[in-house]
Amino acid sequence: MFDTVRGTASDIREMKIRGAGRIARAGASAMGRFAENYPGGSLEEFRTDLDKARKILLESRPTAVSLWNGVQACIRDMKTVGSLEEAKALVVRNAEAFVEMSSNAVETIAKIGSKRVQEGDTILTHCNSSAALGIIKEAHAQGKDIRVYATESRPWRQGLLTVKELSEAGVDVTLIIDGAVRSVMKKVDKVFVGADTVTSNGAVINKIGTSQLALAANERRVQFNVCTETYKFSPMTLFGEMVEIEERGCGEVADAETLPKGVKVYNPVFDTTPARYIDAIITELGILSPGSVYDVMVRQLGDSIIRMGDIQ
Ligand code: RUB
Repeated sequence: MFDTVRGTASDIREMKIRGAGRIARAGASAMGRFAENYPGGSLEEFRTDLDKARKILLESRPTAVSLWNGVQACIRDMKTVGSLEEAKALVVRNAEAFVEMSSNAVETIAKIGSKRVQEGDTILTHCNSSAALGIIKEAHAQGKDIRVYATESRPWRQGLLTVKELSEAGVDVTLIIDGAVRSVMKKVDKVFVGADTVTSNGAVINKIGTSQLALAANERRVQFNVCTETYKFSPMTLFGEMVEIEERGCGEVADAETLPKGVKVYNPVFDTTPARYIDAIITELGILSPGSVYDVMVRQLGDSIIRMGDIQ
């Protein structure tokens, strides 16, 4: 019964599905499929099993709140249903609605954010963010003459995905190693990065190294833009929760057998960029300042925060 959900969770854990938006859509779709194929039984049993499916998915990766919001969106209004069939149909509908909303949001961000790109701009991006790349590709499609530097993003080297995607779209793109960021910044007009989670005080959690880009941009007065759907805003942070930064195995960084005896490896996957280094947060609702995240969070998510906690 839980095979598909476990399969999706393991693909997310092993980074076969990666990126905050994609893992959210994959999580929601897995919940939808679970409900659709649920074999039968009582409404109570379905609720219990759905909760188990939800937990399996949420355990896959801890940092991106998008996954949590995507999975939780699927169980919205579960209290209102009176039968198993109604409950299954509701979860399927919720999952489809989340996936559609999420894909539309990325497209809207591309349109809004592309207005921030000007003719002749040199852009720096980090890792592989659909939201950030959507903006760059849209600006290029509008005929703007732009150049992009893309960081390698060790240890997974998602930068290779970025340069492939951008070059296939016809964008002039140059791959750099992560250590070249500060040196390259003197040639850069704007930075566009994605987000895994945005906290209520406007800080952004994204791929490790993002905060280094922000510091280097700040030093040279280069505009630092974060491109993110608002379902990456973390309602938990309103209530004081800290964002857990995922740590992955040492094997991703170095082959343990080649290291001198006793050497340890520390491999945090994400880091936090404080609000003061961020010029704009480009969302499907428009361009926000980090200071306005709290208001948007309360206004847009306020009602669902209460319902999201309401699983049964
Ligand atoms: C990916 C990463 C991306 C964000 C945003 O990390 O940090 O910048 O997830 O991506 P990982 P998107 O490869 O470890 O998942 O804009 O596509 O949601």
